[in-house]
Formats: sequence, structure tokens, C-alpha cells
Amino acid sequence: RPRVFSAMQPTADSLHLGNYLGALRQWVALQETHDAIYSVVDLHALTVAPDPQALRTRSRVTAAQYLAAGVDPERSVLFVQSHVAEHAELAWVLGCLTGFGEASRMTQFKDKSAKQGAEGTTVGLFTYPVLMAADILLYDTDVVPVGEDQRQHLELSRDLAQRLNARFGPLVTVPEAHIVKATAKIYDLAEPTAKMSKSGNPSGLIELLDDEKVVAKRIRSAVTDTETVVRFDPVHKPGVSNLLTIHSALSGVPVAELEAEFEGKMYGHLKVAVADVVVTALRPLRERVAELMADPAELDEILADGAARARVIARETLARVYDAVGLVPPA
Ligand code: AQP
Repeated sequence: RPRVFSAMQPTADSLHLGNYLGALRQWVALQETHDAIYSVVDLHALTVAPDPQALRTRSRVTAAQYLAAGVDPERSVLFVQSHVAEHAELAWVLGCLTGFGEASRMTQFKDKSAKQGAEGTTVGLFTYPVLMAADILLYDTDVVPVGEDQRQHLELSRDLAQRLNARFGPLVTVPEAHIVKATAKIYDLAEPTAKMSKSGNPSGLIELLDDEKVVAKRIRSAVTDTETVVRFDPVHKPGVSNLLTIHSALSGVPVAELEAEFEGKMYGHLKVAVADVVVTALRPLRERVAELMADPAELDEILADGAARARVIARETLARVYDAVGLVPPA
């Protein structure tokens, strides 16, 4: 079976609807057809200087959300990145193959460094896409399900795989991005031209673990436009289109049918329906997360087992790469 790998950063108390629709839902579906490996990338989270205790909690709660969404630890490998030291080791080798100018072109670095300011802009933030390439290449990944915002980083991973193979012989699989167009970019409810983001404006965010009343209120307050027509038109009607995307993705009702259903109705009706669909979809997920977090020992066991399975593959790839680039094998 082809291999799928993907990951998220534990940088918030909850994942958001963009993470879920853009990526996590695809992870669950791909388990059926692929050999799946999913990670909580805590080393990446260090780039935003998190509080240590918060980071530990967020790593566990992120893993719990994967499980609650349907990642099955029997079929898939689920682990925390820092438990497999080979990620950082391969990142060093790949960093030595990455041009400074090439890394400087990453738009997410430009955006995040502008937000974090000169003091908060670390070398770690700059080399983040190289560590991401290591995450992916370590497992000879065929497919990486991500949202649109990760497309450029995925391209860098592909370039690095090709470079490694061209310079040192066939060594690693060149990965492909798997981006589901309809939900590749879920927008901020309060600012519907910006992507919904963990670090974004709270009023525009739907967190998977939010209180139902908060979720409903944020949807009711979503920014729309001055027309009164429910029509899917992302350029002219980004707010309404985002609400239609969210409804359709969770209810399974095609957008065209929703347009017909809400014809002649006020935006308020659409918002009530979207809130209902979202709250209903997230309820079982939230309940399962609460159960999992109530017994962290079970969760830690799943993660330990996942790390052991990931390590076997990672070790083999790293040894192959170390050997090919000319590092002396330990006696
Ligand atoms: N708004 C979104 N719509 C669709 N997909 C999205 N993803 C993120 N936002 C949206 C996808 O979710 C995964 C999370 O990867 P990450 O943890 O590395 O975070 P990120 O891409 O930097 O985005 P976040 O979660 O919103 O965090 P910040 O605050 O850092 O911007 C990826 O597959 C991503 O594409």
C-alpha cells in the first residue's frame, strides 16, 4: 500500500475547523487505502516559544483530537515527533542541501516573522520547512494530505527529495501533496479573506473543543456582505461562500442544493443552519477527547507504541542517508 504521512503542530488548546476539514478528515479517510503515519510535531511548536507546561498538555490534546476524529491506532502509526530523534537528525542533513535564498522565499516564514517581530524570529522558524521535509522523507511518504497553506512547503520537500536522490543515488520517495480543493482553505469567520488560523483572531475561529454556545455565537456573528442573496461566489461573497463550504463539507449536501434551499431567505437562516450542522458534527468529537484526556495513561501508551513503530522505519532511512552522504558508520 502507498504510504501517507501528515502532522500538525500542538500550538493551541484546540485544533480548528480548518485543520479538521483541510487535513484531519482526509487523514481518517486515507487510512482505508494507505499505510498511514500521523504525528504531533512538537519540535515545530518550539518555533513559537510556548510555555513548557502548555506545550506538554497541547501535545496530548492534539493526539486526542486525532483519535477522536477517527485516526485508528491499530491501523495507523500515531506518535509525537520528539520521541523519534531521527527527525532532527535528518533535518540537519537536509538543511545542508537547502539554499539560504530558497528557504528565504517561503511565504509562511515571511508572514510569521512579520507577525513575531525581529526578536521572535528565530533560526528555528526559518528552518521549519526543512524539519517538515525531514518528517515526510523519513517515512518514504507517497502522499501528504494538507491544506492549501502548506503547498509551498510540500514543494520544498519534493525538491529536497529530488536533490538528495540526484546527488547521492536513489534514497527517498518523492512525496505528492494531497489537497482536497473544496476544503483546502477554510476562512476566518470575522475576516473571510484570511485563512482560519490557530494564531488568528479568536472571533473568526471555530475550535473543535469550543463550548457549543461559543461556536454558535461565532457563526451567528460571521461577517457576510450587504447583499441578501445566498450564492457561492468566493471572490465577491467570501463570507457567505465560506459558510456554504463549511455546511456542505459537514452535512454532505452539495453547495448547489444549499443555494436552492436558502433562496429568498435571510443570511440569518443560513447561519442558524450552519451553527446547527457544526455543533452536531463536533459534539461526539469533543466528548471523545474528554474521555481520552481523563485517562492520559492510555493515550501515552498509544503514543509510545506509535513512536516504537515509527522509529523502526526512521532509523532505517536515516542510516541509508548517513551512509550515502559519507558519514562514518559507528563500529
Ligand atoms: N484554514 C485552513 N483551511 C484548511 N486547512 C488548514 N490547515 C490549517 N489551516 C487551515 C491545515 O491544517 C494542518 C495544520 O498544520 P499546522 O499545525 O502545521 O498549522 P498551520 O498550517 O500553520 O495552520 P494553523 O493550524 O492555522 O496554525 P497557524 O496559527 O500557525 O497558522 C495543515 O495541513 C494545514 O494545511
